[in-house]
Amino acid sequence: MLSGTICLPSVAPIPPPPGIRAVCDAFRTDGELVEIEAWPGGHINDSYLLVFVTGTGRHRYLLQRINGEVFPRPDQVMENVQRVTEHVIQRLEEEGYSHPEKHFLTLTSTYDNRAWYTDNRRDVWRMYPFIEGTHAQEFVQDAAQAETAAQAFGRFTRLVDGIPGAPLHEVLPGFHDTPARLEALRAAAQLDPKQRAHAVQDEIEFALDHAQDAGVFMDLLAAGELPTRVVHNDTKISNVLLSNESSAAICVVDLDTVMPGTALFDYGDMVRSMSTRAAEDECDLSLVVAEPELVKALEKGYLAGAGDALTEVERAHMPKAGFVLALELGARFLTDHILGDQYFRIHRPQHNLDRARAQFTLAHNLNQ
Ligand code: GN1
Ligand code: MG
Repeated sequence: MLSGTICLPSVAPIPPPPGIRAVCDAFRTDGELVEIEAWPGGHINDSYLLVFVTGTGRHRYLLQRINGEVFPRPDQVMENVQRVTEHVIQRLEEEGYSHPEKHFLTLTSTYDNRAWYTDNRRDVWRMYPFIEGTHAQEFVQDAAQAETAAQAFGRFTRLVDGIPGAPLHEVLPGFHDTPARLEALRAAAQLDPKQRAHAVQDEIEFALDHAQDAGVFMDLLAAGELPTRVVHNDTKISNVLLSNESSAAICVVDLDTVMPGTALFDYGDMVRSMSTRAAEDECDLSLVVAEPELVKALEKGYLAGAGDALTEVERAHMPKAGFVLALELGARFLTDHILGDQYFRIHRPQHNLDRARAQFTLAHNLNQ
């Protein structure tokens, strides 16, 4: 199989940009802004933790700038986010939650009553009150945590099932079109603008050798055998807020890629992210092992959370999903490495290559 390398050292996070105070001032918050801190995590958008002080205490918010290079229509991203957050909060209210905003994201509106703010550079910003008493993790600790996280994503599948109105915007068309992702890898390797392809031939071969298995979900969707539903599309462990007290999953976050798709994208991305205790960018590949106990916990949690929202065909294809999504993400990281790290933010040289190797190791493991 693939061999890893020694991790190269990381670089510091980017500090808040000048002008960020004006952005903060556009949103309807209470109190005086006393702290702005770059918030780590996420490979695409920029996030900042803000602290406001009032007579009653400190209030924290998360401010995020949507990456307009990755999301060509940030306004459509925000329309999706607004619809989904409002719908889920309403469903939670109907289910009897007295404080649904402690269990799901709510958007802070601007002073001109918009759900997002566009600055003079046409950058789109949004703000969420921070859900206190929670934290996120880069890798899963144990089966109980995998189960509760999967259950939270399953609950999300159920809560957005039947959301009224037109389909959500497809903000990134073909986002989980695995065969198209493999084609993009082939094209990148041919173009090879940074002369990096020759050093990663084994990795390229690994991905392309599995091309015939990669199209299963796209084929079933096209044939109408898998239902198209609202899916999260980025169900990694770091997108679940866990309770600081009990380690139970409280809330799923990062709704940028909420779009029409199949539940198997969500389940598969969960398996690729939570079937191992290794971090997504682990360099010691001997640690990147898919544990059957974690996979079992994910299946149990997802089925419990989604309830009867899933069809027989969806359930039947769950065992293959982790492999497909790990292969796909590995191909995306490797493509970006070959093209010169244009898409995923890196924190050290060869970071995307390290990430790709870890995903391919996991895909190999899951393809039993
Ligand atoms: C990106 O930005 P972030 O970390 O939420 C990516 C996902 C990947 C994930 C891997 C829009 O998500 O598809 O699975 O990295 N998001 C986009 O960590 O490409
Ligand atoms: Mg994301």
